Amino acid sequence: MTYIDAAAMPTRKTGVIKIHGPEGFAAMRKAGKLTAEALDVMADVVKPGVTTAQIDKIAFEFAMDHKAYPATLGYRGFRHSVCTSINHVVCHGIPDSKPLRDGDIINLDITLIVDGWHGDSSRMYLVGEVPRRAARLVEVTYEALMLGIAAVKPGATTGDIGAAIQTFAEAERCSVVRDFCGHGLGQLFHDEPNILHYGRKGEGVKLKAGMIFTIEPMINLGRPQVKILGDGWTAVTRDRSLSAQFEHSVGVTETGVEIFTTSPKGMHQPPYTNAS
Ligand code: EYF
Ligand code: CO
Ligand code: CO
Repeated sequence: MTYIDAAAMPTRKTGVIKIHGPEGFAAMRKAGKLTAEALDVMADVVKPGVTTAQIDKIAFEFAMDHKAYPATLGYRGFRHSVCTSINHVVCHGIPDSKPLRDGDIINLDITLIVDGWHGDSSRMYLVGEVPRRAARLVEVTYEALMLGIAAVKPGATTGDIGAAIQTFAEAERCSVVRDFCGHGLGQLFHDEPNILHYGRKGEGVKLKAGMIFTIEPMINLGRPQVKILGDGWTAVTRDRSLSAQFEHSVGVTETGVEIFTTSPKGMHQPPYTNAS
């Protein structure tokens, strides 16, 4: 896809939740795999001294080398190929020239458009040796995402996903950010349904085979409240507590769920040891 094709893609939500067929699922498999590969590459890049601007450049070049386009680049004025959210930054961190420091935790969130379809995924990375409480938050957040995904099947509801995430995170003495949610995706970056990461079982939208959406919980060590910095993008915890996030793009199947953004190298959560 060229820049011009990407710019011509539909950008408006339609008000209905799309039910995708086998072609859509095949296209999402391809987009999701490439996005996961981009995140795999980042495991070797993230280290003390590297700047998030360098990470952004590598993400852009990866997309270009694979005939993909980074969906965030130019999206609603965002000018980068990856969101880089460090420590108390909850999401939408902007790449800049500041080097990563030993002990940081960082979320890299990449969405690649492949043949017009969006693969959206994010993972946490540990920079050098991180404090035990930070590593624990990252583990809790990964587990919360996977419990949310495990709740996905036809007949379940979006509230079942949120309840699974919230129940676990709060039992671990963490909090769930309310201000951002997962979203439908496919040929659009953001579509219906919204996927809240908190809620009650049985509430919300009933899931049907063919629905495609992200689950992307943001979990804080402290309180759930966030604020947006003066740049208009960066969301941070109000109490400056650490925040973590993982994201997968998933589809509802006849029997359960398919994850499109699984790491081909098994690099699901840190520490990332490249098995291949
Ligand atoms: C205050 C944007 C950010 N929106 C969503 C635009 O789905 C995403 N990640 O999984 C996602 C990523 C980005 C994004 C990057 C930029 N935006 C719009 C409005 C407010 C805002 O942050
Ligand atoms: Co994302
Ligand atoms: Co997303």
